[in-house]
Amino acid sequence: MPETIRSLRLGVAGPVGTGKSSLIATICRALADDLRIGVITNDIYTDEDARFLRSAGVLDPERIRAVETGACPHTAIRDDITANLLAVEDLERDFAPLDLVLVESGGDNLTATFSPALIDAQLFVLDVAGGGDVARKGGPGIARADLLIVNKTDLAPYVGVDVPQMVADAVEARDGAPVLALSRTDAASVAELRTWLLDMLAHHRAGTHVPQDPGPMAPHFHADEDGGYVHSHDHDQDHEHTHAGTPATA
Ligand SMILES: Nc1nc2c(ncn2[C@@H]2O[C@H](COP(=O)(O)OP(=O)(O)O)[C@@H](O)[C@H]2O)c(=O)[nH]1
Ligand SMILES: [Mg+2]
Repeated sequence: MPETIRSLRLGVAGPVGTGKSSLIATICRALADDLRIGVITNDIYTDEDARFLRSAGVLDPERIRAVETGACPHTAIRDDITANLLAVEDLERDFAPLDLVLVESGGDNLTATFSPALIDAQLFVLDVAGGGDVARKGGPGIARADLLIVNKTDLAPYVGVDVPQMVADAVEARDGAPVLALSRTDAASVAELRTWLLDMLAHHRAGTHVPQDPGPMAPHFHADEDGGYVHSHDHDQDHEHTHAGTPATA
């Protein structure tokens, strides 16, 4: 790899508990022999995910670093990416050359996506245990992430989810963009993930992959002691960021 080409920075987003940290461990296991990998985790108040990944023994523990966001997790991957960008660049410099840097978002809801200024491509992770209808509900990550993962397919029989139907709904919500049904216990699905990642890396190196912005999250309400406020991220076009005071009943 020419040293002038920096690592592929890959974001992993999706709701809490859908299996983002486990997915990163799976990716490290599947590609550790082929690629030089680093990991940045985002937690709100802890470095729990980084500690989980270090203890999984899939990567040199020093190559796994935590960013403690201290605020809503989507802010740190989308609005003010400074802490994450510095963490990624430090890791790339300390372990140069890296091929792949995985950035795990702090688990949020269905609406959080990464800024293309921070990452080159992003995965959005859903799981069957969240319900078969989640894929139909859409949102920027589901609709426009580079790859949508329907995770934990091994649990489908226990939660009464029809995986092919959930995948078909997701493909429809994504206008045909790729969807992968995955379980860490299903080697064939892990092999498909590996192929997708190597393909994305090849496009990145060839300069044929253009990072896409899945789009801002919808305005939403944050409750707090003072009654809360509406948080709008729809400022990509108009450069305004509203934190307008709104009654708690709004
Ligand atoms: N059955 C099953 N459980 C999984 C799979 N992947 C992750 N999990 C479990 O799902 C839970 C949440 O996983 P985690 O990676 O911490 O989710 P995160 O909050 O999105 O990072 C943990 O108990 C994992 O062991 C999978 O493929 N199959
Ligand atoms: Mg996690």
